[in-house]
Amino acid sequence: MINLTINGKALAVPDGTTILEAAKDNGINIPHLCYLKDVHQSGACRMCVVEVEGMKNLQASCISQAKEGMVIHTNTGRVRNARKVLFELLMSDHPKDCLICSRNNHCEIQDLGEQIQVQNSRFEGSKSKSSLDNSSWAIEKDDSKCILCKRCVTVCNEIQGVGILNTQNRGFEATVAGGLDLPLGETVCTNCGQCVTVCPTGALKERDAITPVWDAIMDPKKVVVVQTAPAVRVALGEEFDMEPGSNVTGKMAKALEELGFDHVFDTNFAADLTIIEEGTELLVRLVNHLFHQGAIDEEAVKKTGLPLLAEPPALPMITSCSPGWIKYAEHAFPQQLEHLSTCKSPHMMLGALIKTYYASVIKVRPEDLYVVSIMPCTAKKYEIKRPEMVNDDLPNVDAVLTTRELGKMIKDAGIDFVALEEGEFENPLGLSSGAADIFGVTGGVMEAALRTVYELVTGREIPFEKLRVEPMKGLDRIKVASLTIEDPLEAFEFLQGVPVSIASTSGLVGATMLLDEIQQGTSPHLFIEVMGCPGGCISGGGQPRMTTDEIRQKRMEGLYREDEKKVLRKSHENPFIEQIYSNFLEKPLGHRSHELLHTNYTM
Ligand code: HC1
Repeated sequence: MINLTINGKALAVPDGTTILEAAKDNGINIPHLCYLKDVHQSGACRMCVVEVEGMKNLQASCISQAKEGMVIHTNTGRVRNARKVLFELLMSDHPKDCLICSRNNHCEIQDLGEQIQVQNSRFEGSKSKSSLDNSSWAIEKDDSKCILCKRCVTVCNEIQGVGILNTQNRGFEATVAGGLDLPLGETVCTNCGQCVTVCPTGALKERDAITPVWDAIMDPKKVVVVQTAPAVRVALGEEFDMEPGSNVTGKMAKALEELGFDHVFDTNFAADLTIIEEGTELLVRLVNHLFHQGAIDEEAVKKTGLPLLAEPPALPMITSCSPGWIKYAEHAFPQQLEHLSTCKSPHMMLGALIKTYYASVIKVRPEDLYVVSIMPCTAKKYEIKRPEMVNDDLPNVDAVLTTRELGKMIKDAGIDFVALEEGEFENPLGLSSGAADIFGVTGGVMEAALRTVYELVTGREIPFEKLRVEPMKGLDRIKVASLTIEDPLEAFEFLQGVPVSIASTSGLVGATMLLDEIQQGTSPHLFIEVMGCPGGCISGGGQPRMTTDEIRQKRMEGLYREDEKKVLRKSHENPFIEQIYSNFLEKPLGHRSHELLHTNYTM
């Protein structure tokens, strides 16, 4: 332990602790701006300066380690004055349009100005050249609001390993931009939005969908249908100062109805559908792999009722519901795209069903339907614009609102969210199993798939207590599990004793590691789940700011609680899934499914 004194208080802190953390952990708040716990400590803004006895210059406390015997002052006149001057200098090159800024009242500079009591800036002079980059379908970058704190650079390079954003040029020419100063939409940006979640100002934000959605709601000729992703229900409450992880499914359904949406459905229904389609696809790949290896004959394949493929399929199969991950795979691993499941992501599947099946049920022309997805993810704004996500010349989904944008609409409409009574999703496209809830957390899609596939092959529930596939739970970067198939049904008897290895990862660094193994031919896995954001959709780029590890944990627990309280825990038990196959889709991987629910990524 290190012994030091801060503001006259004797403290003992673990070796390696910074002065800022030592103070924070002991209830002493040093104002700071660019520092972000566990993510970014660069001292770039220098707002966290302190006086250390024996040192001539003020020290940036976020990058200065606590040392034995240090005597530190965080609140002297010299420190306070320095902070104010630094803040004034920062503001001299920052727009003063706070009232019409998207971050008004949620801006870290505003909060800091209030905290250190600066109401004026004495310095007016040169300004940075500023530009607005709205070339991306997902993310908008406004350089005039950038304070060069470089949090986004750290997240893009070190947390996600994508490496698009970097500081360019110097002085008043300095900006954060993609390589070669290309507009974001022309770079290999995955649209994950992790940069947006850490930006302290309005410099990085999602592309607005609020305006077109209000327009559609107000248009009497449009029937506006909304669906909500699994992870939104445990985070939306944070926009209304509720505890992270609070489950607000019922309030959210009610709020959507009050906003004027004509039909309120649940993406979770399509998550259950995804499990049926993707689980069947996995079995088809596995059985055909064994056939092409010569391990089983044609007769054995026929007995399973699964189709025989002319070519050996690619294994491991990798999940395809995270559009940030898909774009990353297209850029970084173009030779491995055949490993991606052909399933569209659940909200795209639901959009396709709404504009075909549901349009005929309610007798509305598909072109008069406007489908809105509420997503925790900024990359979903890009996904809906992909040319693959169209059927009969109509986009499957028309607009994506982030969790944050939905919060703004609810506030705009004057709805008292916390006091709202519980509403319900409309059926048949609103019922879901617990397996669908856990799609929103890393490892959840894998667990949901295992609950169903194991039962399809053996006729029994997966042998884990209360269906929890423990090795898949948690926030580790890569999770690996294996299980052995015992006593399969007769049609799958050739799988007796076959060991199955699976892996899940969230964040693109882990994905790179697993894909490198595939590229080198050393991957031991049959099935891999990849989610583009660390922790899965619970920490997507569209979720309420800020997502810390503690908040991630609470949202994850919220989704597991939701799963555990459901009567239906497995996707194949959802009666409306059965109904949609008998009324419309006919069978998993059938002709209609192929047309509406599957695609190929060939970039
Ligand atoms: Fe996700 Fe998905 S889980 S991708 O993380 O497969 O965004 O929540 O909606 O579509 O269901 C996100 C979440 C979400 C899809 C589902």
